[in-house]
Amino acid sequence: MKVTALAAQTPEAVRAALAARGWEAQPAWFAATGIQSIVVLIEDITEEEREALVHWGTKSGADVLTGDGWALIAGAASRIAPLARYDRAPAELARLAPELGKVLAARAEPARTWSIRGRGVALDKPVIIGIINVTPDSFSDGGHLPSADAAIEHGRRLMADGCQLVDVGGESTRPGAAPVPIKEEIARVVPVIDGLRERGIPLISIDTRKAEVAQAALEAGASVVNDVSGLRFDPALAEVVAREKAGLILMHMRGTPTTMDDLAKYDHVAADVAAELSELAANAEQAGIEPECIVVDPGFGFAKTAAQNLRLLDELATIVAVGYPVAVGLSRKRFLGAVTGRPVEDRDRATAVACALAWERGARLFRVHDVALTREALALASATTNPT
Ligand code: PMM
Repeated sequence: MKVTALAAQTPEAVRAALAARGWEAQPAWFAATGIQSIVVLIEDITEEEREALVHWGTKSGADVLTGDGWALIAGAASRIAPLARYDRAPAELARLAPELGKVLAARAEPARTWSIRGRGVALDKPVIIGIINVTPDSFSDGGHLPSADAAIEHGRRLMADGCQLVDVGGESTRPGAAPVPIKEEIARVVPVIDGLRERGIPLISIDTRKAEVAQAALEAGASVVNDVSGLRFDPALAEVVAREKAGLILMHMRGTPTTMDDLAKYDHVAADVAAELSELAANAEQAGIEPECIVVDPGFGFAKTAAQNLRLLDELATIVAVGYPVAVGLSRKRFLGAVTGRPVEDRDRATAVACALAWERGARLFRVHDVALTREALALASATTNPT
């Protein structure tokens, strides 16, 4: 007799074991994904629903832990999936089907492309977003690009290093940073976007919270809006994004850069951020933005302590289950310094490792300062999870 523990974090191990024993490709893949384990926390349930879940758990062989108003269910995807079907789930649990269905669908069929002005950006490989901060005072690189020409040249280098998108920002979001008047922000970013377009850089994102700045940037040739306020700062921004069919990066934060540090209080950071992002995305869709245009970002460093950022990175799959492609902005953030002891100008190795971990947990877009180093880390990470 021979006993081998197969790697459980990927269906690939089971698929390969079955295929090697003569199974056809498709049934092998279905069986492998079907026995993958799922854990879902269900909150705000009635006593009747709780009892029905316990009963269902006993019958179906799934694990169910419950308390007052909540249940945690765990088991193979194939055991849990029937609960998301009206015709298979107990009548008392009908309310659960649509929400659970969404979570299971996001897991089984993640978005393969991100739609930007009618073009699709493929998400089967890591998408690197290079940072161009034309601000005197950003987190980590403020003031290093003193002129539009220097910023444009920097963008050209980032593209040569292998990013697909450059993100141009004219207002620092550092804790306590002074707000920048709209005119000043436009004057900082538009000449840079013009220059990047002239040099043939195809995809440009504008990092702004303001509708007027976004409009000017989109007119100059940007095609993505990256809003660290998640469309909460300027109510007119959603309309601009919807009208222009621009790509949207919807980032999570609480309060504003001035107030956010006092708002880093969560019951369970990944679950709370997922719920808040889900609400932001629903608002965006309600404002007419196509779901295919939306990417969500948990906002590392924004209204989160170092410990919370680390938890969030570990539990990133909860953010992925919200159902939109996930972007992460880990680059040179303070919590990486807290772990490595490195100052801000020496955190690119830690950034590259953190991006590889984020890829493995389901992130697909990576906003970084050092594109070359991150690209190498992500090439390795994606080669192990994307066997071709
Ligand atoms: N972080 C910063 C600025 N913009 N945008 C997104 N989507 N995600 C982020 O994490 C993010 C961002 C602050 O970092 P920087 O000042 O080093 O650019």
